Formats: sequence, structure tokens, C-alpha cells
Amino acid sequence: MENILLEYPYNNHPHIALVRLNRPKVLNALSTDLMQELIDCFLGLDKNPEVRVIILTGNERAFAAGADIGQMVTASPIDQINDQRFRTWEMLRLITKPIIAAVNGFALGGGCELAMACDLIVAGDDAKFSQPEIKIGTIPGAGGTQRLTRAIGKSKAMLMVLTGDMIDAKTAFEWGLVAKITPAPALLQETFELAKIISDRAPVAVRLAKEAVNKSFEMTLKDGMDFERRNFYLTFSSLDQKEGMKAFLEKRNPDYKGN
Ligand code: CO8
Repeated sequence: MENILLEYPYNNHPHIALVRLNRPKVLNALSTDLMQELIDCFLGLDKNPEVRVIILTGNERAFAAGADIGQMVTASPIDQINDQRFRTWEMLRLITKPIIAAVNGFALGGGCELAMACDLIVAGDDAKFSQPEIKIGTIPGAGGTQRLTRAIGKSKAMLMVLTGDMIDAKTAFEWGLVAKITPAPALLQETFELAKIISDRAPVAVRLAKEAVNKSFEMTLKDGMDFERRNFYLTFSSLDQKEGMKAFLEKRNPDYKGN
């Protein structure tokens, strides 16, 4: 892999992997190759039964400053269809394990969209988010008009998408785009602490919960409630559900095996 770095186990933790976007010279611009490496890496981690939580990060200066403008400047619509660059983005939805985006610096355009495609965002207090495509004559193409609107509401999404201007981490937190803010130097440590908490939870239930929350974006309330109920029932076929409830009654910590 040339464009990303994988640390697994991360901090010697057997259930946590860290994936780092690694094109620092271009502020981690998301080239087609980078996205292909990223999805291949995620699919591998998703298949590994030991991995329970994935952290995706960039560097201090940038999470990612967008799709690679150099690759798009002369592209025709047909070029974009032929190189299937959106296929890799679509495949992010296949990952069943939780992915936490740990964002320092710029998360712009495709970078903001990539962070939003993760399950939750933790931001350093220096993080900056925007959908700046309008400033370069185009519009968001990987969820910026859809996920952002669902996260922060129509009026604020319009403000960001129509002006292209950045918002800071505090604003992103207040608007509900970001789950948690940390001092920038502590971002990875605090995200790791959060990942540890999630990795201590019953892995099958975590995956079913992630799936159900994501369905809320795609279903009516009634269909979503039905879907949730089925996943709820499904947890009762796992040994971890028995272990979790028994451990509670026996006043001890559960020992989840992921089955
Ligand atoms: N693509 C390619 N190169 C980039 C990108 C980018 N998105 N962002 C920064 N770079 C490069 C710069 O060209 C520069 O390279 P060089 O040193 O060779 O000149 C280097 O990174 C450092 O950048 P700057 O010198 O500009 O650094 P500054 O601190 O002055 O500015 C900014 C930082 C504000 C982040 C500025 O670089 C910027 O505005 N970048 C572009 C942001 C942007 O417009 N992003 C949206 C891109 S379009 C998009 O994401 C659409 C997504 C659609 C879905 C995906 C489909 C595949």
C-alpha cells in the first residue's frame, strides 16, 4: 500500500486497527488509488475476526483536503464512469464493523464526505470542515448534499454547500456533525480510548446496532422499527447476549467472544 498506512494491532490492542491516510504532500487528497487501497484494507479488516473497531485518521495538518483535483480537472463524465471511482466509495457501506474518523486539520470536500461515511467523527479542536466544491465549479459527489443534510439539517447544509466556506470543530460539534472534540494533540489517544470502550462491547451486537442505525437513513420510521426489532431478536441467538445478561446478574464483567 502506497497511499495509506495500517497499524494493526494498534497500540498492541488485539481488537483495534488504525488506518492512516498518507499523501501528506497533497494534504491527503483522495486519489482513485488511495480509495482503492482504503477499501481493500477495510474489507480485509472487516473479514478478520479479531478486529472489532477501525480508526481512520490523517495527519496533524489534514484528514483529507478532498478528492484529488489533479485527477478531475480534465475528466469527462464518461472518464469518471469508466474509472469507477465512485464504486470504491459505494463499497464503504459494506463494512460491518464500526469505523471512527479521527479528524485533525482539514476535512474538505471528499475528505468531509469520507469522514461522514464513517460511523462517527471525533475531531481535534483545530479541525476544519467544508464542502468547497462550489468554489471550483462543481458540487459534492460522495454524500455532501445527503449525509451532511441529514447530520446538520437543511439550512446549515445549504450554508456550507452553497458558500463552500469552512466551519471549525466547535461549530461542527454544536451542529451535530462531530460526536466529540478533543485537544488536537490528544486526538488519537482519546479516539483510542473510545475505540477500546466499543471493542469491549459484544461484537455481534455492535455490528447489528451499526446496521440498524444506518438503516434509519434509508427507511420509514415503521420499516426502521421493524428492522431494529429483527436485529434485536437476532442478538438473542448469540452466546454473547447470554454472557452479557448473565454477567450483569452475577455482578461481574462480561467476557465477550464475538459469537
Ligand atoms: N487535490 C489535489 N491536491 C491538493 C488538494 C486536492 N483536493 N488539496 C490540496 N492539494 C495540494 C496543493 O495543490 C498543494 O500542492 P503543491 O504543494 O504541489 O502546490 C498542497 O496540497 C498543499 O496545499 P496548499 O499549498 O494549497 O496549502 P494551503 O495551506 O495554502 O491551503 C487548503 C490548504 C485550504 C486545504 C487548500 O489546499 C485547498 O483549498 N485545497 C482544495 C480543497 C478542495 O477544494 N477540496 C475539494 C476537492 S473536490 C472534491 O473533494 C469532490 C469530491 C467528490 C467525490 C469523490 C469522487 C471520486
